[in-house]
Amino acid sequence: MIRQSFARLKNVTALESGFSVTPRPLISHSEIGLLKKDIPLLYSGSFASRQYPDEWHYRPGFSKENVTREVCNAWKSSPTIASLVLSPTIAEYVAKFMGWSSIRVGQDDVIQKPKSEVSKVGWHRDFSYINSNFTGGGEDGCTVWIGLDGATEENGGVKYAVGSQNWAMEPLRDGVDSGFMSGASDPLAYLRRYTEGVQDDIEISCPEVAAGHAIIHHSKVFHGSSNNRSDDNMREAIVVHYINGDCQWKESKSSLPWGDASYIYGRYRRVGEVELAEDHFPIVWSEGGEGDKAITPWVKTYIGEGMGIQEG
Ligand SMILES: O=C(O)CCC(=O)C(=O)O
Repeated sequence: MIRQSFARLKNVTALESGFSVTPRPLISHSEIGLLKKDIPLLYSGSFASRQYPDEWHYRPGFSKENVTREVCNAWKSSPTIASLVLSPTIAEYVAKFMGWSSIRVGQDDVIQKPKSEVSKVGWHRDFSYINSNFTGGGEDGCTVWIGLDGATEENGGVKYAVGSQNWAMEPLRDGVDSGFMSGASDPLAYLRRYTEGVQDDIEISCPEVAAGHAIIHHSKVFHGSSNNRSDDNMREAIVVHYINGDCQWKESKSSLPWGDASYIYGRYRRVGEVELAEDHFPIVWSEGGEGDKAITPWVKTYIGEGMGIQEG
């Protein structure tokens, strides 16, 4: 795998590969234990905050057992998961890496990947369903994929098309190219649509990640994951898609109430407004300088200090 010094680089945009594994854990073993205990409650529909998450793919006894499971914006439903996703400690670490003076949560995903022949996640760019909606620095987003188990090729760790954040954005079919659940991850033919006539080889890398560590990747890098072939674990991860605190909805040319915002994101846009609602996109850390966005006040009431190992 490509070696790059995480600390020396200022921003995920500067990474040649489009991703980097954090050199230190972001959360402790006891925090991992709390999160792992909470995930089955979440999937079973026991929502401690009494709020449904925004997406809920997998219900025990109802859904297929062998596909990858995903809940989105679980922070709304579980204060335990919120204490990771909205954590100011982790947000500060990421904001400083990105060079942002304030940072918002764009979306979370809670992932369970069972051992199975059909648990792969299709190649996709987070940009096509998240960051393409925003302007003001929001288009240059980053995703933080936090492993609750060690992740390897064998148990379906995330794999990347190295450098693909620099590939053309076309052909882009929004909502199809973000085919998270499509499982179409292995045919490189899918990726070749982007590299034809530009480069011959596509390098795929699956970085190993120890439990509690994270991968930070650029919103435009293609990624997906293979089947979990491991006998001994249900591979779990919590993913936080962060955006710059300053980002706004793109000005709209559309007369639709949700403007040009698409797919799931259209539901969060208020008619005629370009400001992002903090109810859905809370500001989780800010330098607090003049002109910087302030941290969303209810975050602390909801999660207290939050999880996360302090740097240093
Ligand atoms: O955990 C995985 O297998 C894939 C996660 C992912 O692609 C994402 O959250 O964008």
